[in-house]
Amino acid sequence: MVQEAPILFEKVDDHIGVITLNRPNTLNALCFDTLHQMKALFDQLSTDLDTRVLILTGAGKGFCAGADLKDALSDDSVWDEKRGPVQSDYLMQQAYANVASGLRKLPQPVIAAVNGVAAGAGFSLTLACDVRIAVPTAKFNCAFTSIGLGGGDVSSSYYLPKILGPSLAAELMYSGRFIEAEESLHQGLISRICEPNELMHSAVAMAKQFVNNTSPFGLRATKEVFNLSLEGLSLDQMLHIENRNQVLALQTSDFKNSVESWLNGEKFTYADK
Ligand code: T3D
Repeated sequence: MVQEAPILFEKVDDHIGVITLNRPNTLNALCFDTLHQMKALFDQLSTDLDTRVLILTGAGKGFCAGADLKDALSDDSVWDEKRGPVQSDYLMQQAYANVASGLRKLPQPVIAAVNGVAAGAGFSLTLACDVRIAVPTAKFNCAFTSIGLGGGDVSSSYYLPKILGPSLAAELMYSGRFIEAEESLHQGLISRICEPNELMHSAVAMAKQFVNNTSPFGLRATKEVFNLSLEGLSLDQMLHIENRNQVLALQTSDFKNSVESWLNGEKFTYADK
């Protein structure tokens, strides 16, 4: 039987790429092979200047149910008698961590188009994206808590207090309870709710807005300051980075041409750059 690829990548136009988690029978649960393929794709995308915005979504009815629990205790690619449990589990944790940091460090803004449940590491993946939009039935939880692990995993303890504030983040991490789409919208976890047949259309429309309205350099520079701000740099440090980026942007033809267009009352788009 031909095995389907666990992740798919396609360009929807010259500048927008869609990554699809593709193990729908398990609600796109993550196994070692998926993690490796994701990391390899992120490495490739990190130097792909043509792809300016990415969308991350899931095939079928779920976004991602976190670690593949059916594989977790039997994945031969990780477990090795000689390595022993500590090193084998460390290898697995490192694979999750590499995906979490690889996703965040992508130079492209990433929109999570959350088409269903995002549990455990699946929730973490959405948190590492820049923007989250979701269907009305989407729900998110720290499923690690419910299966005897710590409530922070795959970078969730880094993002949740920053995105939701410490009180709600703590509640979700200690309880493992689901936060549903309506509450997620109210709490700022997601930017909008879209009907299932509108989800990808909305994600692509948002991605096109980024591509059309921001110069290629400006978009990457913005992602850079956004990431550094999440890391909690000081005001002075942020001002230095902003200044550096703007001095570089001021030298680009995109800056000169768009100001000229504005002065002439013309609409300028960066889509054909
Ligand atoms: O290993 C390490 O290094 C640790 C890393 C940990 C990171 C983590 O992510 S830990 C958290 C792991 N995930 C979970 O605990 C979630 C487990 N799944 C669920 O609680 C539920 O499935 C959901 C709430 C996500 C969805 O419920 P529902 O009712 O919509 O769907 P379902 O019927 O439970 O699942 C549909 C199918 O997907 C089903 O398969 P079947 O019976 O149709 O063949 C189910 O077994 C499968 N599935 C769901 N989650 C997983 C899974 N298969 C493997 N792994 C899963 N995590």
